[in-house]
Amino acid sequence: MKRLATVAPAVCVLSATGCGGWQSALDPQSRGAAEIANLWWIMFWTTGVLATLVIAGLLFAVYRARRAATADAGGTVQDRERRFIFLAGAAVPALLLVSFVALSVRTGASVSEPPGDPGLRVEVTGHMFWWEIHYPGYGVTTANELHIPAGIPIEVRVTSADVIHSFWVPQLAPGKVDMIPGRTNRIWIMADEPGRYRGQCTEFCGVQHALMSLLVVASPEEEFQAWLAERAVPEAGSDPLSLRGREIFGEAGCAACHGIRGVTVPEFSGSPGPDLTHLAGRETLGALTVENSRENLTAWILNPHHFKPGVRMPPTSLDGDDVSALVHYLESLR
Ligand code: HEC
Ligand SMILES: [Cu+2]
Repeated sequence: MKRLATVAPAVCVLSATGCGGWQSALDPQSRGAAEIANLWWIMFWTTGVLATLVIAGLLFAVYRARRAATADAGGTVQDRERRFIFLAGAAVPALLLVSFVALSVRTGASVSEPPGDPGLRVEVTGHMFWWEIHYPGYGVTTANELHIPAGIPIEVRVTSADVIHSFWVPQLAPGKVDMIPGRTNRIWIMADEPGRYRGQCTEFCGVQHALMSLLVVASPEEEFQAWLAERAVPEAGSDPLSLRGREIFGEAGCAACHGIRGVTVPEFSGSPGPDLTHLAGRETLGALTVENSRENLTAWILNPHHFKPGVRMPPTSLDGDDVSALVHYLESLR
């Protein structure tokens, strides 16, 4: 009992953390996500009240049975009680479940289409364990950071390069959508206000499924357009150290998996690794695993498994000078 008294509040506090934050479906930031959250609250309160009534009824029954036992009155089930058992045990739950199904279907239909014409289409491809992001018509490819204009619906077309993943940005999207190899699924997302939101792969896809996160940055339209225009033009350092780094990038085999626009296209089809054209402009490495700093970038190149065990990038055995040159070059990719 004492243990319960300490554990119960801890569990409550932990559960309550799910009600807020930048990856909470209960803190929706768009109409679609809000409808999903509403449905959840309706189910939560209805079933919550019902569960409380059932437990109260159970306690009452135990209490009455005990009294009856001590009074030695014996118990026969009355007709009235039979009717109650039928109503409360079968009719009410059946009615409730049917209502829930109807509500779910209605919400599903209502959020399946965006509230207006999508202002932009992006393509997101799931990889073990990162997101490839492509803006068709703009020639922009990036990874793990989805930039969108705020206030307009965005159509997201998803597919996968390897196994099944699932695209979910709880605050912005009306639910999740599976990313299936060889198939293109659609979902729309929208951010009512500029801000930063977090997405997460929600279909177990391998050892680092948990570290497959997505940053969504919603900015005012002009800011977004400026970002897009900037990303359309690759930029790289041209000092001797950068040029040396660029050579090492080829020699060390990085180019087999990573594309850098204007420099290399990945040798293997399906781009096994994230596009690095604008690596320096990204906030994190490894799909939100670590901050994109010089220290982390160096450590990542030497052994990415230190941060993300089982990641699909091999460690390298470059010497110190070569790694510095490589890092210097990668840091110039804006
Ligand atoms: C066999 C394919 C492969 C090779 C070779 C490879 N990488 Fe990677 N790399 C990956 C994959 C896959 C990821 C994504 C890891 C993840 O986040 O799950 C990655 C991630 C990265 C990232 C982080 C990118 C980001 O935005 O998160 C950097 C930087 C990077 N690699 C640099 C290099 C360099 C430099 C080399 C050469 C020394 C190299 N890689 C060799 C497959 C490869
Ligand atoms: Cu995944």
